[in-house]
Amino acid sequence: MVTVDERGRAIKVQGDPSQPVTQGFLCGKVAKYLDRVYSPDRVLYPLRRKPGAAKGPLQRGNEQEAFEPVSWDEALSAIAARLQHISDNYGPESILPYSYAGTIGVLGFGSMDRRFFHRLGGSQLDRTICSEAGGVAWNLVYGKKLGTPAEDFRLAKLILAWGANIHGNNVHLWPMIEQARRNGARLIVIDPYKTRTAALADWHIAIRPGTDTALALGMMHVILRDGLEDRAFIGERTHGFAQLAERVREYTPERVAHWTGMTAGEVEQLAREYATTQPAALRLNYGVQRTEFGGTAVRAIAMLPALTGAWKHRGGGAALSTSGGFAWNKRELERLDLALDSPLGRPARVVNMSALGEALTELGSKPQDGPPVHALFVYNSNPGAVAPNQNAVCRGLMRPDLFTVVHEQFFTDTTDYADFVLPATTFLEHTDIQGAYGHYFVQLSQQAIEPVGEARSNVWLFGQLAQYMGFTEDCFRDTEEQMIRQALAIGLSGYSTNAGMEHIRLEDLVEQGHIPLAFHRAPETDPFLPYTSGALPTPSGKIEFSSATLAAKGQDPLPGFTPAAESRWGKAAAQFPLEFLSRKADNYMNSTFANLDGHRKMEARTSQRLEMHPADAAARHIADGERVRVWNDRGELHLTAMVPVHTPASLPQGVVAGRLDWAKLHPEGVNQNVLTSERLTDLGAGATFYSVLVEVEKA
Ligand SMILES: Nc1nc2c(c(=O)[nH]1)N[C@H]1C(S)=C(S)[C@@H](COP(=O)(O)OP(=O)(O)OC[C@H]3O[C@@H](n4cnc5c(=O)[nH]c(N)nc54)[C@H](O)[C@@H]3O)O[C@H]1N2
Ligand SMILES: Nc1nc2c(c(=O)[nH]1)N[C@H]1C(S)=C(S)[C@@H](COP(=O)(O)OP(=O)(O)OC[C@H]3O[C@@H](n4cnc5c(=O)[nH]c(N)nc54)[C@H](O)[C@@H]3O)O[C@H]1N2
Ligand SMILES: [Mo]
Repeated sequence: MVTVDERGRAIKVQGDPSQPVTQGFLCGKVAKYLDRVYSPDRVLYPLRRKPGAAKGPLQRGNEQEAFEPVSWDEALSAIAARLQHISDNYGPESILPYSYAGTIGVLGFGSMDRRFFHRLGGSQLDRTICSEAGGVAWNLVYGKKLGTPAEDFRLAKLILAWGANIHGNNVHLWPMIEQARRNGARLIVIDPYKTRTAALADWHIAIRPGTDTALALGMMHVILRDGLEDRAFIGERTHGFAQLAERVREYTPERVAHWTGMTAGEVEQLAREYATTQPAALRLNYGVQRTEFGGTAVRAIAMLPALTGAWKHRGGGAALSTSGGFAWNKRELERLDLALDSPLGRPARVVNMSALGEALTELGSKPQDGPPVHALFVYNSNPGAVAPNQNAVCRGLMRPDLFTVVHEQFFTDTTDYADFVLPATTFLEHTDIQGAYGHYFVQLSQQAIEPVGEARSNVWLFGQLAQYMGFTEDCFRDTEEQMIRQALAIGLSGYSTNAGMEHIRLEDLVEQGHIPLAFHRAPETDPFLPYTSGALPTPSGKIEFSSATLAAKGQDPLPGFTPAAESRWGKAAAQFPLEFLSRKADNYMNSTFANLDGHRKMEARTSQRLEMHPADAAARHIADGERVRVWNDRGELHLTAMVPVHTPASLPQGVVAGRLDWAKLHPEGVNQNVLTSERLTDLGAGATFYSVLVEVEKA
């Protein structure tokens, strides 16, 4: 909720107390959102790179050295002309959109932009940087991303946070956990790093990175050995149990202890506690799947509640994401069919966003690749800071023949490489409709203030650019309201025709702000228990322990543990022996907020630090507070060592950790993504931010 004064200026942002999950409170970083909206550093007008101004990192506040203001009309005409020229000369696939989660509004995330690039024939972007490995893995087991409702976590007796920094990244779940604990629940956290969540847990298991599959299979070993599984649930709801039972025989607690760094006794205890406490709620977030074999890890962990029947109990089960509950009408929003009218006459090639460096520096060198990338159109994302293998990304962005447009709210690590910077609205300045990946409410976010400066929304930008390109289809003239109606597939009766949304009308959303999905309308009398009834959208119609889909691709149909190439067991460990966790910051949102002084103050203790285990520091004669050089064969940066002196280590031995920041705010103009790699995950071809080897020395 936004309060606006009589001059039209927003003066307060608050949570909506009637929203059952967020309950009226905001996280620390969003509570200060107006600092962002009215920051003097906002991009206010369209800008063009001055003739002769070199691309590359600019000091904050010195943007006028490189850019000159232009009108929207000049900017759009010039961009349209250049895209047309590139399309005519190299083929439209040489134009690459790059976007992710700047806004996750349904329209802002993917609607008019998709229509535009489909009609243009631009390459399609595979949006894998965040959750694809885990999403593919979850769907192999369950067919659809659903999970325990957030509100029901308060009924759990055991909460297992697995690769999930709830207090840091998902703070709206925390009150439910506190309530559960007041009623006697235990919280167990499985995370190599002692997060805020881990520090507050009853038991923190500091597992070695990338070894979760071994632990999950070891737990299954104990559960089946001791007869703690739910035979009725398994018989009725699952597929492939016999094969799984055979597989887990080899995962003895002793073998699992060897990989994970736990003791065999701890593996036994965890398994027994998990299987004998009901309701048991597993909060699996996306941490685990940012490792090389993270897809398999998510698959294995996701099977646990099916083995114990935890899904049957309200307050039990598991939650990775709830996004599968929202059946948006994407066909209408994205209009892939427009690709048939593009110069290609077919859907364009797909380029993986998690290998942007490679896409900009190598794609096009092999005949089967298609053309090299000649134009990059960035919106909703800051790849200069968040994409892996930053040196490769920046080499690509520096290519003199690459035409780059960036639609942004701020002068980021990416705008430094732009030919055109276009001002983008914040969520206060445009209207959108929201789904969620943590709860089951459809929400409307209505424009609260006029755009700051000449900022324009993603929908407006791509609708306009379509006009300048001469695209005549009506869909490019749709307004935000029309598109919200399309997203909801509003029928003649005025109600949505999307599955699970048939009770939703736009008028009611305007009035109420949020409306639960159909299956979550009466949680007290008719609680939602995912996957406990009906056929599932998997090949067998059941929860799959064994996957025919994987077998058909020649892959192992069952989960099995493989150590990552970049782990202590990999070949490169001889040279780079430390496992590096390139983590997010608790007070930023990926790279968002990291440029604001108030947020930087909140993050001051850990910003630009390298957290080390005392033994790893001692072996390198490094003391707390000393400057260190961190490097591998992709890059290097200097950070300040943070070594716990009197308190226990926050990491297992052999693991170091950093936090995401803006590159240009570091004296060397880089951030921790100079160290991360473009190697992709086993499932979903996602990024492997948590499978990285480095070495560290005193600077
Ligand atoms: N404050 C804050 N909140 C955020 C974000 C932010 O940047 N800041 N980002 C948002 C986004 S985009 C997302 S996707 C979500 C993500 O939310 P989470 O999935 O919670 O994301 P991460 O912090 O990437 O990873 C969670 C934890 O996994 C741990 N981890 C790393 N490797 C392993 C491993 O091999 N095994 C296990 N068990 N754990 C491992 C990390 O130490 C980390 O604490 O958070 C969202 N919320
Ligand atoms: N080392 C390391 N790297 C990571 C991660 C990690 O844990 N460690 N996490 C990864 C994960 S989970 C994710 S999701 C990605 C996220 O990567 P991104 O999606 O790039 O996320 P942000 O860093 O938040 O950058 C989003 C940008 O979009 C802009 N923006 C916001 N709203 C709008 C809008 O409406 N329109 C336009 N045009 N722009 C807008 C913001 O100003 C911001 O600069 O980062 C990944 N990178
Ligand atoms: Mo993410």
